[in-house]
Amino acid sequence: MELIPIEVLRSFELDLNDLEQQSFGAGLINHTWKLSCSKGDFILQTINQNVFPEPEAIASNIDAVGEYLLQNSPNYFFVRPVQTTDGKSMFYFENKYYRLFPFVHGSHAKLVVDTAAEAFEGAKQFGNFTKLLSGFNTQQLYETLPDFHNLSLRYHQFEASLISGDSSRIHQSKKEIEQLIKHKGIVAVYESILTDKEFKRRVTHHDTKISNVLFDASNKGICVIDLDTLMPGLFISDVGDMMRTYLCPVSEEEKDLNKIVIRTDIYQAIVSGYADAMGDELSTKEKQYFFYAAQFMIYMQALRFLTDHLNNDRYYGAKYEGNNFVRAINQIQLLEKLIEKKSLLQ
Ligand code: GN1
Ligand code: MG
Repeated sequence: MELIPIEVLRSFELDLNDLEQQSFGAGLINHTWKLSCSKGDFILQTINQNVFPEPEAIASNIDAVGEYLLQNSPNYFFVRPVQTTDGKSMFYFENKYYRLFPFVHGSHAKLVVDTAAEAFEGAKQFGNFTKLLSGFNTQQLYETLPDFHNLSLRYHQFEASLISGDSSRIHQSKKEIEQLIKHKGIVAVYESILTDKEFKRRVTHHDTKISNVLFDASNKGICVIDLDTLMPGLFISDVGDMMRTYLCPVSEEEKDLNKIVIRTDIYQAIVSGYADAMGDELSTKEKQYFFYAAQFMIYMQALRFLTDHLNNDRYYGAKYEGNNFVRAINQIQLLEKLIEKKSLLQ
């Protein structure tokens, strides 16, 4: 386990002698610990600067949104970072940024969606968050990851990896490469959305997996967490990533393709939870793009995993040889299964 430098603990007025620490969470990007001490429980995180070159931008976004919610929706439960002894939202030490959040007592997170009720609650939380921020000026937000969900760019990066990637991996991925090229039409629809005035740019979370929702003891949603990718964006990003990660009972790591199925009741729960919370915020046209949202995000993730595999895992890393290939095959299967159910779901 990675050790927390004493300087970091001191900056948050924590004492090593009065502390239990454990690695926490399952994210691929940042490192997270849960800390317990006499002051209470906390979540400490380092920000991966290979991915997020400007951690200050993330902190500024969180502060701005937190301030807006405090003024306009004081009853919304918003997890604010603990300030350092210098009154900052992050501590910089030996080339790393650290931030600390209070652990929300009585809350729990889920790693997988088991029931339609959970999917509904999750979707409601993300919809509610965007809705509460509909009056917030999105120009105040930094783009913490420019072009994060730019599908055209992800497709170009995939094409580039077919030229400059690992030649033996390219050779072994022939079938999957062809499958992804076959679905290129999903990119064209995205490009038509970009110029369509019916699609609004709103405050978008961009990482709506279920573990980013905190639930209370009666399994009602409390709030959303992990605001690293909070940026102006399209609703298809948030709805799509819920579809991608909630519809199937197994995760993107699953190797057994027979376990990849689409749960219709969960699909409906996402649509109704999100639409309920957003209310008249969504345009008539946007409401017709829930199914597309799922295609959009699953396809993008399949492209990203295969691209990373061809580029020797330089972005996501790999827990074992071929990990990103497995993830890509999994997402391609999920996309195919989704499309099979298109007429039923739409
Ligand atoms: C990354 O670290 P985590 O799991 O929250 C990635 C997402 C992917 C996800 C796939 C900044 O998120 O876009 O959907 O992995 N985040 C970034 O597991 O690239
Ligand atoms: Mg995340």
